[in-house]
Amino acid sequence: ASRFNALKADAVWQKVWDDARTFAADDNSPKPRSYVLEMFPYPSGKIHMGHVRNYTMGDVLARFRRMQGMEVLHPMGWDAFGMPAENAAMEKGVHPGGWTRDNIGVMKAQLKRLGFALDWSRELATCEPDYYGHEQALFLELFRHGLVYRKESSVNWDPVDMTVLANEQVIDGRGWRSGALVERRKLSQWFLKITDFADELLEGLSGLEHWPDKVRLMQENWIGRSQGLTFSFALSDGGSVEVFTTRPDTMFGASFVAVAADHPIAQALAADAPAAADFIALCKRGGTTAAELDTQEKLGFDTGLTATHPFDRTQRLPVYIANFVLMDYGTGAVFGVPAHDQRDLDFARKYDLRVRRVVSGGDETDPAFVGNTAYTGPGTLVNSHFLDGMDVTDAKRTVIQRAEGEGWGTGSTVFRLRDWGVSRQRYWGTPIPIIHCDACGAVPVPRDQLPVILPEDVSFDIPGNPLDRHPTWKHVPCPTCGADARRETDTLDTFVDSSWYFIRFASQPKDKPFDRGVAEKWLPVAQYIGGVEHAILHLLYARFWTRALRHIGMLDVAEPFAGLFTQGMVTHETYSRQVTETGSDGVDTITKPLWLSLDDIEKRGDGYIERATGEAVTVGRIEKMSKSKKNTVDPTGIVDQYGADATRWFMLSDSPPERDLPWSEAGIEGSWRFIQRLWRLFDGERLEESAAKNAELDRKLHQTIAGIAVDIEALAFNKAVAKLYELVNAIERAAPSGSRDTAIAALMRLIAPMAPHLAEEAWAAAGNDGLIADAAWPAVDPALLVEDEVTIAVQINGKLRDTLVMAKGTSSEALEAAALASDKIMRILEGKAPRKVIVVPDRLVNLVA
Ligand code: ANZ
Ligand code: ZN
Repeated sequence: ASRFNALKADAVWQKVWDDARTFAADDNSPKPRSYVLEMFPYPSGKIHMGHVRNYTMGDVLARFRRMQGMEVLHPMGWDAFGMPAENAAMEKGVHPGGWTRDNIGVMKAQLKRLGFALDWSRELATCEPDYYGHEQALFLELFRHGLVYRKESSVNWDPVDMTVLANEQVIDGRGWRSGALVERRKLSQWFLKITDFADELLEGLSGLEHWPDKVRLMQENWIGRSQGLTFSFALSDGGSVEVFTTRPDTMFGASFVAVAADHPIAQALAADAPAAADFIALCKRGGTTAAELDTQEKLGFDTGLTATHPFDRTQRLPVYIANFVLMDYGTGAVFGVPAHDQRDLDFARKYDLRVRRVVSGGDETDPAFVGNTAYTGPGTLVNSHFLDGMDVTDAKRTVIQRAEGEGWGTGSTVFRLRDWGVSRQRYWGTPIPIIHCDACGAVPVPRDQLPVILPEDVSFDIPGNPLDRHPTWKHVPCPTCGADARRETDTLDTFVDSSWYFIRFASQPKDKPFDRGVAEKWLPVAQYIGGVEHAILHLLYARFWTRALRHIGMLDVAEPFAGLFTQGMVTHETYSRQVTETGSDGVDTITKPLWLSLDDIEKRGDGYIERATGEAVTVGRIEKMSKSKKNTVDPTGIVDQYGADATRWFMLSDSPPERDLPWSEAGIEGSWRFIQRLWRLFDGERLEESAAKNAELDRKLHQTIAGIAVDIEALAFNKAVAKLYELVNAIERAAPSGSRDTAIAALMRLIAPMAPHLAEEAWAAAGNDGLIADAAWPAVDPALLVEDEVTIAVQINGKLRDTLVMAKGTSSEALEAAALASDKIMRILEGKAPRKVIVVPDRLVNLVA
C-alpha cells in the first residue's frame, strides 16, 4: 500500500470544496436546519492552537450534521475592531485598517488550510461599513425606542497620554503605557438599557438547558437579583436617609447607619467639614469595584448625625460615611448589623460599636456571643421583640408587611447589573451615529446618511482620539436645524459588534441589518462553541441585544444560543533559564526565569539546553499556550508538516473537549501514524463481492456507527475517537471477508467529519461518485446493536459470589452447569450439591445451599 500524501490531498480537496461551494448554506432548503457557530476570531495576526481546537470541534459537528441530512449553516467572520489595532498603529506606525485587513488575509488562508467546512460566502468583518453601517441603524432603532440614553459617567484618564483607558489598561492604578497615576474623570457617555431586561435575562437562563451550569450561574450572579426592603430612617437634623436591605429580619441587631462617600449626605457634610472632605478623598483613592471594596480595610467617618430606629424610637444609631458602601447599588446607604454581616462586624470592632446577635443558629454554646465571624446562616430570631421565635424567612416577610402596612417602607428588588456603557474614546470602532447641535441637542444621523464612515486619513503621532482632531470629519450641519454641529467622536464598545453578528450571518441583505424571515429560519444558533472567558459579558450582551430586537418588534427570537459549549485550552510545557539581574534599587540582585521557546532549545540527554548559550534549561509547568511564556506551537508549521487531518485528529483525540489539551510532539506524531494506518486499510486489497460474513465485526461496526453519532452530538469527540480506534483494531485483526470490506467502506464515512481530506481521497479512490462530504451517514441496523453477551450473576443463598460472561439466550441448564463449574462456587460449596437452583435467563443463577 502507498503512503497518504496529506499535503497533496489537502490542497486538492480544499480546492474542490471551494469551487463547488460545497458548504454554502441554502436559505431555502427544505431540509431540517442546524446553525453551528464558533465564536468569531479577533484578527490579531495569526491563528493559534486555541482557534484550531475551537474550530475543529465546530467543524466536526457541522460536517456530521450535514451527513445526517441537515442543511447546516457554519459561517466565519472577523471581530475586527478593537484596541490592538490602535496599539499596533502607535507602536509600528501602521494604519489600524491596513493592519487588521492584512491579518484577516493571513488568518483566512490559515483557516482554509485546515479544511474547515465553512460557508465563506457569508464572511463578514465588523470593521467594514457594510457591517457597522447596519449596526448604526440598529443602534438608532434602539435609541428611537428609548433603550439608549446619555449620562455622565466616570472614566480612567491617563494625564500623560491624555487618553481614556479601558479597565484592563490600568495596571496597579497606573496607565499601562505611560506609567502615570490614573485619574477618574466624568464624561458624558452613551448607555444601553440592559437593566430593563434584567428580570428577563435572569429568568431566560432556566430555559437554557444545553448550556453549562457554571455559565448559567456566572450569568445569574452577574445579574445579581436581591429581594429586600427599602425604607428611610429619620435623622437628627430633621432629614432622612433611605437604605436598602436584604435582611429586614435583622432590624433589631442594627447598630449604625452608613452612607457611601458619593452620597449627598456625605457631600453636604464635606462642604463645611474639611475632615469629612479629607475622608471622602481617601475613600476615592482606593479601588471602587465591589471586589476591591470587600478586601480593603473597613474605614468610617462619624458624621455626628443619628438615625431613629423605626421599631424603637428611643434607639439612636450613629451615622457614618463608610468606604465599603457603594453609591451605585441599592440606595447608596445601609444599616449595619455586625453580628450577621462580616463587613459590619469588622467595622463595629474597629469603631467599638454594639454587636447584638438576633439570629440563633440553634447550636451555639452561648447564643449571645459573637466572635470575629458574623453568623449568616439560617435560624430563629432572638432579642427581637415581636419577631422572637420566627425563622429568618418569616421574619423578613413580617417586617416587610409591617413596613408597608405602616407606610414607611416597601418590599423591593435590586439588581447588581448596571446599564451597559458603550461609549469608547477610541478611533478603531463603529462611529456612534449621533450629531450634537447646540440648539437641538443630540440628533440621530438620518437613515439616508448611514453609514457614518470612519475616516481612514488619521494619524496616531500625538495622543488622544484621532477622530477628535480630524480637520473635517466631525464638522457637519445639524440634520434638524442646519446649524453648525459636531459628530459624536466616541465609537461603540466592540462588544456591540459581537452582539448581533450571528444574526447578520443568518441573513445579510444590502439594504438592512437582516431579513427577519430568513434570520428566524436559522436562529437560534443550535450549537455555539467558544472560550469560557466570554461566559459573562459577550453572552449576556448578545442575549440582551436579541431580546431588545424582539422587544422593538424586529426579530422574534428570545435566546440567541440554544446550545453552548465552552472548550478547554491547549497547553504546553514551559522552558526557562534562570537569569540574575540587578534590582531597581541598583544594589540587590534578583533571579527570574527567562522564558525560552521551542526554537531556542534543543534536546540533550534527558533534558534540554539553550541553543545560544549551551546552558541547561529548566522544564516548567504545563500551562496555557501564551506569547509571554513562549510556549506556543504555531499551527501553520504543524499543518505543513503533518497535514490538516492529523492536526485535526490530535485536537479531538486526547482530552475531553471541556478540559485542557496538553500539546505534545508524541501526540501529533501518533495522530499522523493513525492517519497513515487508516490509509493502508482504505488502500489495501479488498475481496470482490465476497459473501463471507463476520458477525462479530458486523456488530462492532454498527455499534460504532450508533455510538459515535451519540458522542459527536454530545461533543464528546475523544470518546468518538476512542471508538474509532477500537473499530480499526477490529478490522485489522479480522480475516478478509465481505464484512471486513463493508466495515472499511463505512469507516470512510465515519472518519469524514474528523479527517475529511483522507476520507475524500479514499472515497474517490474507491470509485464513489460525488463527495463524501455530501454522503449520508451510514445507516445502523438495530438488530446488530443488541449485545450478544450478557453478564450472569451467580449467587449462593442470595449473596453474589461470582459472575459469568455468557452468550445471550443460553439455556437454563447450560447456565446452571456453568455456575456449578466455577472454581469459586465449587470452593464455597465444598463439593456438596445445592438444595435448590433458581435460574433467571440472561440475568442470574441462585444456588440455595
Ligand atoms: C442589613 C443587613 C444585615 C445586611 C445583615 C446584610 C446582612 P446583596 O445580597 O449583595 O444584595 N448593602 C446594601 N446596599 C449597599 C451598598 N450600596 N453598598 C454596600 N453594601 C450595601 O447585599 C445586600 C446587603 O448589602 C444589604 O443588606 C446591605 O446590608 C448591604 F445581617 O442590610 B444588609
Ligand atoms: Zn440643530
